[in-house]
Amino acid sequence: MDADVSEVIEMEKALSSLGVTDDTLTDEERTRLDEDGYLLFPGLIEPGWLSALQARFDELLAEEGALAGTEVHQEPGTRRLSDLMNKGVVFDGCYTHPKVLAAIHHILKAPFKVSAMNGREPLRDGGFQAWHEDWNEAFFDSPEQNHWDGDYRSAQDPFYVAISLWMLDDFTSDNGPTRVVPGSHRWRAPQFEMADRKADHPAQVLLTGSAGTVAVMNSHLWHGGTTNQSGARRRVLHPYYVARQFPQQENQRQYIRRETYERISPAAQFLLDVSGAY
Ligand SMILES: O=C(O)CCC(=O)C(=O)O
Repeated sequence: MDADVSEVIEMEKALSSLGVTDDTLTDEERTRLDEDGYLLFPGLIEPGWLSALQARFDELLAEEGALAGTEVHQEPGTRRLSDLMNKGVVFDGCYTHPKVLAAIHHILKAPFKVSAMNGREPLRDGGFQAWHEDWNEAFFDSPEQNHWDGDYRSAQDPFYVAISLWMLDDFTSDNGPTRVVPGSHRWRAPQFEMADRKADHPAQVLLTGSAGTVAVMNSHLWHGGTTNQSGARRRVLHPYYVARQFPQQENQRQYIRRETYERISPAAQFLLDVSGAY
């Protein structure tokens, strides 16, 4: 479905007002996104902000307890958080970061919006996920949350979903880093290609990096969490985006709080798809 012209113009205006320019990404960065389907930005989160994000993450886990993550999804063996755009000014700069937005726009090449902003922390011996993309199969608890049931993307279709992973702790080989298969965003989804989606893939790569690194990933890339064997903390934030014509993972219009709406810019309101909510 082609985006209508006014939406393309609104998107360009929002990106520009959030600081995205033609030079935000280098040619090499664009090539990596096209060929590998992901890209790492080491040190994108400066140390003071990183500490504030870590502190808020832990504060929310403590405050929300057993309810943490329930707005979107809970996952055994992990701690999850959801609705982070409404849970602290410290998160405002995550889903609106110009580097991330430029990379997401490069992947999707069409107007998009924030789908959700979740947090995830695999616990010792937990966190393992089968190979998946974030489109043809949903890891949701109920069919109602699986917006895309039966809507299978074919290899010729545009890309519809992209995500950023904000590493709040070092991602090491043994604390449950995300695994990916470079280039697999152009393949059919793993359930059509692999008999055992839990198995290793010969071309798999572990996304490791120091705390403060941000990865941007085409969400059609085959990926999944691995087991946290060491038990060292591995907190991540997932600002996650979807082409504008599709539903969000978390309906922002339903959840947006007045204080969030009034604090953020019109461009951020557009990104969340909540313009005019109050
Ligand atoms: O946090 C990660 O390592 C990836 C999580 C993921 O792919 C998911 O929850 O669908």
